[in-house]
This record gives sequence, structure tokens and C-alpha cells, in this order.
Amino acid sequence: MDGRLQGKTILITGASSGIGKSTAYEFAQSVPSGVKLVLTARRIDTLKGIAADLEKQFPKTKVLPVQLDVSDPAATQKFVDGLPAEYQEIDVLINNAGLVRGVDKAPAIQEDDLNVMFATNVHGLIHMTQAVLPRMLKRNNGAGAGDIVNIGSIAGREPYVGGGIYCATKAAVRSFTESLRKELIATRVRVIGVDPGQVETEFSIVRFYGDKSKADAVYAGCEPLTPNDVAESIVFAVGRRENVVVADTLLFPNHQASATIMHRKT
Ligand code: NDP
Ligand code: 8X3
Repeated sequence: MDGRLQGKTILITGASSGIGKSTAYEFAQSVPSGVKLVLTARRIDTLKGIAADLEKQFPKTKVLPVQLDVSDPAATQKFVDGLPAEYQEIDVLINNAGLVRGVDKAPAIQEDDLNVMFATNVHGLIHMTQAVLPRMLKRNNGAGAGDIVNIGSIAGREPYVGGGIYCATKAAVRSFTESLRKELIATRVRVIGVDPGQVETEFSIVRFYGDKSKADAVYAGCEPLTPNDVAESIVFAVGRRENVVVADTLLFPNHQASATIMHRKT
């Protein structure tokens, strides 16, 4: 793993929390000889703290924290175009930034929630992919090289009540991921989909607009995945031999069998 990933430039969106943050630590830990991490999110102070801690714990890893709202297409393109020279050749793009807002059902879905979820989870992921892909395709004498990892969800495979918009965004991610893999089949760019089930992060706090007690209730009687469980799968997929594509991963905690079937201890 260390030899395969040594010196790679890895861009992670949504790295200020949860799965994105754990993925940054998992790469740094798995590659003691060092990687270059570009970490983006809206909360730049949090990212700067993570960057400082990573460089302290893993002296051979270099970290560039950048404030970026992926729902802003112009900012995304400007960010990619303006990357410092030593970070310009992105080897691995982890499209992780995403969120859920609310549990409203039609016809009560709030317009703002609808727009923010699609702009972040779908448009944001597509714009970042479009901004990074041209340089990946030029590498390797035009054969292309690099990995694009899209974080979907069980919600993209199985829609549930109160998740109409979030599930639709993740179904769109799944569909885009599959199209992209097919479109890039004549290149050496790998397209990797990772669909987690229940993971305890800030995800449910965001869903309930900051109400921690409602978020805690989601995990009552359960043992959800940790963000590090997902990070390990991401790093495993990226660390395979270049000819191996871990195309599609679905991860559940042991008590979960589908988006809605969970065994809860009473
Ligand atoms: P967190 O809320 O802990 O992390 C979400 C990350 O996305 C944060 O770093 C946040 O940073 C970032 N983010 C949100 N909106 C934007 C934006 N507009 N621009 C840039 N960054 C943004 O949740 P998770 O770690 O759980 O979520 C990560 C991904 O995993 C998401 O795509 C989610 O849908 C997916 N997922 C989560 C599951 C779960 O149960 N937790 C299960 C399946 C999939 P900041 O606020 O600083 O911008
Ligand atoms: C998060 C999983 O089932 O809470 O994507 O929507 S779920």
C-alpha cells in the first residue's frame, strides 16, 4: 500500500468532518512515506486545525487546506485552476462533500432544502469531477491516470419515506458514477463508488438542523459504522494494483440489512 500510494496527491472534498476527515487520516497513516493531501470544505478554521495535526502526526505528509463551497461551480473551477504547482496533478479525487436536510415529505418539502441538497450532492460532485478530469486524462501519454471516488449511499439504492430529495441525489450520484466508468473505459482512470449505510458523523445533526437529541435518536439501540470504517474501505480501493477496480462497495453495520431494516436493541 505504502509503495503504491507514496507521493500521491489526494483531493478530498468535505474533509472538515466525518468520513472525509477520517479518510485524510487513513491515507496519512497508511502511507508513512508520505502523501500530499488537499483538504476542502467550507469551515476553513476546522480544516487548518486538521492540517496542522496531520502534519504533526505524519511528518512526511503535506497538507493544503482550502476553503471551498462545492455548490459554487465558478469557485470550484477557480480552485482547481489555481492549485499551487506541487498540488496540481491530482492522482485521487474523493468526492465526499454532501449533506441531508430535513425529513419532509411531498408536498411539504422545503425549496431551500431541495436546492441545497441537489447543488451540493449532485451538481457539486459533477462540477468537481469535470474540473479535475481534464488533467487526469492528459497524463500517462494521453492514456489517462487517476482515481475518482464518489461517495454515494444506501439511500441511492433504496429510497425511503422522508428522504425523497436526499435519496434522489444519491441515486443521481450512483447513476453518474456508472456512466462515468463506462465513458472512461478506454482510459486508465478508475471510477470507484462507495455506498455506506448508517455512519455516525455530523450527518444527522445537519439533517435535523442542529438538533442533537433528534440526531442521537437515529442511533439509539444501534452500533453504527464509524467514519473510519468507511475511510478504510476507500483507502483499500484506491490502494489496489492499478489494473484492479473496486467498482462498487456497499457497507453496512452488522445490525443493518437495508436503508430501513435495522435491528435495534430494546
Ligand atoms: P458530515 O456532516 O460529518 O460531513 C460532511 C462534510 O461535507 C463536511 O466536511 C462538510 O464540511 C462538507 N460539506 C457539506 N456541504 C458542503 C459544501 N457545500 N461545500 C463543501 N463541503 C461541504 O457527514 P458524513 O461524513 O457522514 O458525510 C460525508 C458523505 O457521506 C456525504 O456525501 C454523505 O451523504 C455520505 N453518507 C453519509 C452516511 C451517514 O450515515 N453518515 C451514509 C451514507 C453516505 P463544511 O460544513 O465545513 O462545509
Ligand atoms: C445516509 C444513510 O440511510 O441515513 O446516506 O440516508 S441514510
